[in-house]
Amino acid sequence: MRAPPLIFYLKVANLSQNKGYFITFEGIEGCGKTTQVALAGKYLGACGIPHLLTAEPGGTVLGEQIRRLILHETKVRMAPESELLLFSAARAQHVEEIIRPSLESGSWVLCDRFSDATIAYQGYGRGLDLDLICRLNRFSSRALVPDLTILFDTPVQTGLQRARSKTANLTGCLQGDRIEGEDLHFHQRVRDGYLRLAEQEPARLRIVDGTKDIEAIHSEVCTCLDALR
Ligand code: Z5A
Repeated sequence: MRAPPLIFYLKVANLSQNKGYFITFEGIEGCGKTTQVALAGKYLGACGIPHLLTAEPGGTVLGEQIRRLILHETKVRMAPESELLLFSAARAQHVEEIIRPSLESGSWVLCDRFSDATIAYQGYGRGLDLDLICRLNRFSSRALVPDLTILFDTPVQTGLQRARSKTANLTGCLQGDRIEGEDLHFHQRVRDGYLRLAEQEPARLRIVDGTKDIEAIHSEVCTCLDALR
C-alpha cells in the first residue's frame, strides 16, 4: 500500500473543523471497485483520516433487506419501476441514517456505488426515464452529491468474468444475482452510460482504467484522494 505524502498531513491539520469528503466508487460489475474501496480505506487510515466504508444497496437494516429482495429473490418478478423505487428507498435510508451523520461528524465516507449507479443501471441499462431518475436521486439523497466519483472503466467481458469467478469462489455456484444475470448488451449499455456521465461531469467523475493491476489502480486512487482539499 502506498505511503501517505507529506502534503496529506498538512491538509489533515485543516480538516478537523470541516465536514468529511464524500467519495463514491462506480463501474460495471467486476470492475474492481470493492477491492479499491478497501485499499483506499487502509490508505486513509494510514493518513490518520477518520473514514467510513459503506456500500449500496445496503448499509442499514432496511437497506440490507431491500438488497436481499432486489438482488437475491430472483424468483420474485420485479418491474423495472419497482426496482428503481426500491434502490431509491434504500438510498434515502442510507443517506439519512449513515452517510450524512458521518460526513457531518468530519468523517470521510467511501461508498461502493451511489446515485450514478441508478442512472447507469436503471436509466441506461433498463431504459427508464433519465430525467425522472435524476429527480428521484435528488429526492432520495436530499441533493447529496459526491465530492469525487472514481469510475473504474472495464470491458464488459472482463468485468463479468471476474464477477462470475468471485461469485463461484464465494458461493460455489456460477449463477449470479438478478442484475448479474442480465445479458451482455445490458451491461454494455451500463458501461456506456457511465462513460456518458463522466463526459457530462468531468470535474467530479475521474475515469481509471480498471484493466490495470490492482496496485497500479490503487496508486491512481491515492492520487485522486490526495488532490482533495
Ligand atoms: N445497482 C443498481 O442497479 N442500481 C443502483 O442504484 C445500485 C446498485 C446502487 C449491487 O451488486 C448491484 O446493484 C449491482 C448494481 C446494482 N449489480 N450489478 N451488476 P453488488 O453490491 O453485489 O456487487 P457489485 O457492486 O456489482 O460488484 P462487486 O461484486 O462488489 O464487484 P466489484 O466491486 O466490481 O469488483 P471486486 O469485488 O473488487 O473484484 C471482482 C473480482 O476481481 C475479485 O475477485 C477481485 O479480486 C478481482 N479484481 C479486482 N480488481 C482486479 C484487477 N485490477 N485485476 C484483476 N482482478 C481484479
